[in-house]
Amino acid sequence: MAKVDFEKIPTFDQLPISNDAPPESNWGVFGKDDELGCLNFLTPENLVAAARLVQTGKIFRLDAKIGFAKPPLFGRASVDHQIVKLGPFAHDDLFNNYNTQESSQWDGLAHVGHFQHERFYNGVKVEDIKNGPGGKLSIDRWADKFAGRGVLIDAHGFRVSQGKKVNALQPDSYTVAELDAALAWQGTKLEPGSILLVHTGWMEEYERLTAEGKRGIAPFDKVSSIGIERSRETAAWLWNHRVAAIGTDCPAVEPLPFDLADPGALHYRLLPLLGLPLGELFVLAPLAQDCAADKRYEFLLVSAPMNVVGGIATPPNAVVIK
Ligand code: UVW
Repeated sequence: MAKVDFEKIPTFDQLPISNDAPPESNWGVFGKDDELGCLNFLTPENLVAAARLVQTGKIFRLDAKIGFAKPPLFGRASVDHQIVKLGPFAHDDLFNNYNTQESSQWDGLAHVGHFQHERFYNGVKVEDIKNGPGGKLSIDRWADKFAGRGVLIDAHGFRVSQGKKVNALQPDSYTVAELDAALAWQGTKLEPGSILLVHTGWMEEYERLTAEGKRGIAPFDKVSSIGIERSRETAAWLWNHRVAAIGTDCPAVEPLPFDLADPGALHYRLLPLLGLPLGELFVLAPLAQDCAADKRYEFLLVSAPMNVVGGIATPPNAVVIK
């Protein structure tokens, strides 16, 4: 792992740092063989400082239940959980058909590559992403990495406080100007090297849908959602704040639907070009409520990804400890 000197990291306008890297990419900033991307911003020093944020002993689980989405979004498979007998008074679990993205998830850096540059983060080729030893950008690279200072932006709470209506099931955008205004409203500073959580309000509205309503928005082309504005400004804001990962309670971080052929989509700007993990379908409302009550929007966040060689994505297994 590269030792990160925050003072020496280029700004977004200074990217790329080499002529053979695509525009607006950070390829090479953490070394030419780096596979961690922005998780490099999670330094041991920041983790020690984050541990000092633990003051009340409250724990918030950020994963929704496995199987909460009925059916899973984007046409993903439904998991089949069986309890199987190991002996007369002993049981095991058996999960069939499990897609690591059927519920809350981190998108790993092998999830989406750039269709125009035909490369994944840091120039990795599609043939180098494989299930087995040596497979690049595998989720197991994160196994002992994903812990640090978490910061919540309650974008939904901020909009509501301004007397504005939020329709989180529509393709509306939170701009970076709105995120900055929400930070100011909360009295929170987004320090370099933070895991950023943004509460959009999507999960609460999804949970209020009828079973028929949930079925109606599940197919790939029917998922509709508020999200963070897809723009160069968003990518620049995240990079210049040295955000290590971004987790949201909506299905794609960015608004949906989005055009897979649009190079401006955040999925392309953030996963292959910046190596920034995207967290989706997190449970953030109880945390937002607690942060509003004690006015502390910073905390220790620990996420233990699945330790799978060749893994593409993972349930976050994430807890916030305040
Ligand atoms: C989509 O945008 C399809 O979401 P995901 O990151 O879950 O693939």
